[in-house]
Amino acid sequence: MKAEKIWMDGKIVDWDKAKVHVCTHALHYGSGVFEGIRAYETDNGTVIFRLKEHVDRLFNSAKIFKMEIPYNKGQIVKAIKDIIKVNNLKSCYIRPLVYRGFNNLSLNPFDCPVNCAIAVWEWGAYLGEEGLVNGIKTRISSYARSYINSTSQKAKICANYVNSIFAKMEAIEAGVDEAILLDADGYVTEGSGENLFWVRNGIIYTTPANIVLEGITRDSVIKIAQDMGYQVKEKRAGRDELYISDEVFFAGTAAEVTPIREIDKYKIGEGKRGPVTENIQKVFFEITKGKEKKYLKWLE
Ligand code: PPE
Repeated sequence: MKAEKIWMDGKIVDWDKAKVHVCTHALHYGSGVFEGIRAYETDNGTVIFRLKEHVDRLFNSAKIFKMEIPYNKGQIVKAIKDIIKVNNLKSCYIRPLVYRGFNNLSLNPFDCPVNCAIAVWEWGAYLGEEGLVNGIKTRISSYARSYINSTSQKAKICANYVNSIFAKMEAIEAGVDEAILLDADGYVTEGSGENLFWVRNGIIYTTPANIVLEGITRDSVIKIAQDMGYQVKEKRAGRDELYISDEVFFAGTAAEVTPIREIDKYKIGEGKRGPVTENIQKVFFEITKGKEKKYLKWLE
């Protein structure tokens, strides 16, 4: 992963020169917020998927974490578009980061400046091309997802991802692709970086948005599914419900729509991508190609 240039505090700098001091507050304490956005290549040029919603969430994350972004939303939108153009990328992943820089180190962040960077790079299928088609293997993590009152679920805070990294490392070392985390009460929440959906008897279920990151892909999948005539319900469920579901899949910006074929060595459904997942995936990818008129409003 590498591109040529990075947007950093209002300037466009070389990838290799986009550096911070080792006493940067965020490096010590994870005091930053970020976004993950995708741009896709279409017949009408490059489009950014649900840019407004992502930028809104970035500002909401910053608000929750009491960081004042020294730019307005319009400036961030422009910076994102500029840095894609400068790097000449037709499709890419976009990573805006707002972080506490250096002034002094202590848990009190208020005297540290709020810095801003936007990196873009080419990023193919997050869990592998093969995973998109045949489904991936997962396991229930032994790490509980951060309790609702330990941090903020709504804010995409850098430090929150320590929880995800523990779960991911455990999954990789166990020989599977991804983890599914339960909450402190044992209910299913989400993956290390994806929201979770499951299908039983034709009904699509997902975790209630208040105990997971309120995913923009999650919202898109719900709308796509409802428009296709599926019933979608939010539900708190135990891990056993996933084991006996007909289909389970992940949704996220990086992961897009990824089928899950195995959880804890239980075969899910037929042990391959199921028909509901495939239908939703198909529409999702058509949308990102700009081929679904109804959803052109999601593309910028
Ligand atoms: N839950 C978590 C914990 C999460 O990190 C993401 C995005 C989602 C759900 C899905 O949200 P959305 O992208 O709005 O649909 N994870 C980002 C970071 C992944 C990474 O490895 O870094 C992403 O997909 O961009």
